[in-house]
Parts: sequence; C-alpha cells; structure tokens
Amino acid sequence: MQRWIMHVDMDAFFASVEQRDHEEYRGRPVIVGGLSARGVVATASYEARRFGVHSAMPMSTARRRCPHGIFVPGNFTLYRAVSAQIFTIFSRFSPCIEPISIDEGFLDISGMERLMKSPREYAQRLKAAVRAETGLVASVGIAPNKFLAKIASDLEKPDGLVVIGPDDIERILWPLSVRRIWGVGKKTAERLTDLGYTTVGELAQGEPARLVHALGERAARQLIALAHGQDDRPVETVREAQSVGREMTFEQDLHSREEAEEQLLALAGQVGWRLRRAGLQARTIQLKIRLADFTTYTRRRTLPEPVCYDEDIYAAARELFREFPMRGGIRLLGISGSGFDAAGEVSLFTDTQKKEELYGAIDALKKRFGENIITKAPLVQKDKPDGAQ
Ligand code: TTP
Ligand code: MG
Repeated sequence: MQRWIMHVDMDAFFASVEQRDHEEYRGRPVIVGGLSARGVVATASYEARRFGVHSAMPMSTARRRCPHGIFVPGNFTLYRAVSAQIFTIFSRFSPCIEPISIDEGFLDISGMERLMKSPREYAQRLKAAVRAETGLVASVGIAPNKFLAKIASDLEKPDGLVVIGPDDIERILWPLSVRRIWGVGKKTAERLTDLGYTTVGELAQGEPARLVHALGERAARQLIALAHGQDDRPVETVREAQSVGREMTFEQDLHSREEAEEQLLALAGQVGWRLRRAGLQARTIQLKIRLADFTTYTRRRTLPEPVCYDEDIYAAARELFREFPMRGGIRLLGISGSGFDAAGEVSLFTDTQKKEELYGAIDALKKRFGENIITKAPLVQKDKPDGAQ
C-alpha cells in the first residue's frame, strides 16, 4: 500500500489570527511578539516579511526595518484555542495525527483512497475546511513520508499545496539546498559545503565513504537516505501513548545527589518539551532509578494539578528522588509523565500568560535549533545558595 503523509502548517499563524480579527490589519505588515525593549518577534505577516522581519528577530530590529508596521503583543490563549480548533478539523481527516507545534502537524492518510479521489483533492478539502471554519489559511504538503511532506508544505507557502510523489524526488528534492534536510544545521551544512555538497542531489549522488569519513557512519547513512527521499519514521500520535518519558544511562555512575538532580533537571526539560509539543499535561510523574548493580526502582506520584512545564515536572521528580535513599552509584535515571488529562486536546494551558510566553519562547528556540539548546529551564531554582549553575 502506498504510504501518504500530509503535513499541514498554518501561514504566519499568530499574525494571521490578528489580521482575521482586525479588519484594519489586513494587507498590512503585522508583527506579533514581545514589545518591550528586549522583546523578540514571534511571527510576522507576509507583508512584514517583505521588509526582512522574521521570527526570533529582536523587536528593535523589526521596528527599524518596518517602522510603519503594526506591532501587537499577541494573545496566546486565543492562539491556543484556534490551534485546538484546527487540530479538531484535522481529526476529521485522519485518525492518526502527530502534532508538531501549535500550528503544524502530520496526518497519516494512507489507505484512505476510498475517501479521496487523490491526495491532492484530499488536501484541498482540508484547506477549504480550515478556511471556512477558522478563516485562516494552511499550507499543505503531501508525500510518501514525513520528511518529504514537511518539505512539500513549505515549498509554495503561503497558501501552498504541493504533492511530492515517489517519482518527483529528483525533480523536486534534488535541487534544494542541503539545509532543507531535517537535522542539517548550520555546522553540518558548512561541513557538507566543504565536501562540495550544496544541494540535496549532490549529496545523494556523492561518495558514501567520504560522508562516512566526515560525519560518522550513523549520520552519513541517515543523510544519504534522506537525500534519496527515504524516511520511514511513523506518524506518532503521542496522545495515544500511555506515557511520555525520557531516560538516560550515564557513562559513569553518579555518586552525588547534586549530580543526579542536575540530570533530573535536564530530563524534566526534555519530558516537558515533549508534553507541550503534543499539547498534553500529565497527572502522574514517575521516576526511574537504576543502580550500578542493575537493580531498578520506580516511584510515582499523582499530582493535584496536571503538569507540562519543566519546573513542575522537575519539582515532582526531585521530591520523589529525595525520598529515595542514596545507596551506591546511579547508572540510569528516567522521568515519565502519564495520566493525560482528557481535556488536554491541545488547549489546556491554564497557567499564567507569563509562563506561557516564556515557554513559548523556549519551545520556539528548541524547535528551531534542536531540543538540546536549552537543557536547564531558567525558571528552575536549583538548590545552590545563589541559584548558580
Ligand atoms: P511557524 O509555523 O514556524 O511560523 P508561522 O506560522 O508564523 O509562519 P509560516 O509557517 O507561514 O512560515 O510558527 C507558528 C507560530 O509559532 C508562529 O505564528 C508564532 C510562533 N513562533 C514563535 O513564537 N517564535 C518562533 O521563533 C517561531 C518560529 C514561531
Ligand atoms: Mg506556520
């Protein structure tokens, strides 16, 4: 059976919601983000992008580049509500949805031939439903896998609809820059350029041994597969998962509580990121500890309020850890969240707007630069006298 994956990503999401709700903003450069002196642009309407304004740019730069722009602080509660509405529409088009962020997700639409004339027509129907029910425009990419679908949704933004079929890989994928490959950041791109690979096609046709030599076996194999348009990652419906967790085995056993708590902080950050990315909150936090002799313990706690922020997950895990007598070295630590709130169908952020904004910014950075960019949440008070790292 031909696998078909759809990637949907809203156009200039926050700015489009503002334009929808304020007639006077339409057709004009709208910039959403922190308006203070040290604020950062969350997003800009396509009118503003023409002036070189984009996400994650200091607001001061945006004001310089687009002095006549309309600057708005943003209403995250509203955007989350709209996001929930969009994901509800998605759920009519596929039972298998992987939310990636507030405005984008993957839908596995394989085997739905009876419901659709063609993948393209199915995408047109989804776009029309989103537009009719929310007044917003989505760009859609369809392809045999996630990697290609995500590339496809971006190719004709805004209001894009691109299908990359199994026979289109050379024509569509190969002329693109290696930077478009999932996981290729600035550094890897530089290394690839040094090797003489600037396009995906050059990479696909390159000498595998050279790549293995430069990047190592694993990374090289993965890159070559992607350059050939191959990617068999499944669409993961995190909501169906029983738990979301991360664990870490240490190269050297941990012998102090302090070291262990530092690792718990990093783990809490990873679990929080995964939960928020999926729009989930967990009621139960579980801590897993494996000692040097491989004996393994789990401790869990159900919390009065479901959590999704790093500091709350960390606090719960640390409390569980403090009740655990430290005997010998620790070989592995893990944290997982479970007992997902049923109301957690995306919009369940009851916390303060400030916290939301902070984590919105952190998550945007993680999304952009990889999740390791921030391993310690700035809100978390560590147990050192001055809170120093
Ligand atoms: P994106 O989908 O990356 O951007 P976008 O929807 O504004 O524009 P487009 O997809 O058409 O290129 O992100 C979705 C929303 O997430 C965006 O509207 C605002 C928020 N966001 C931030 O707050 N900070 C960021 O750095 C990024 C990239 C996004
Ligand atoms: Mg978007």
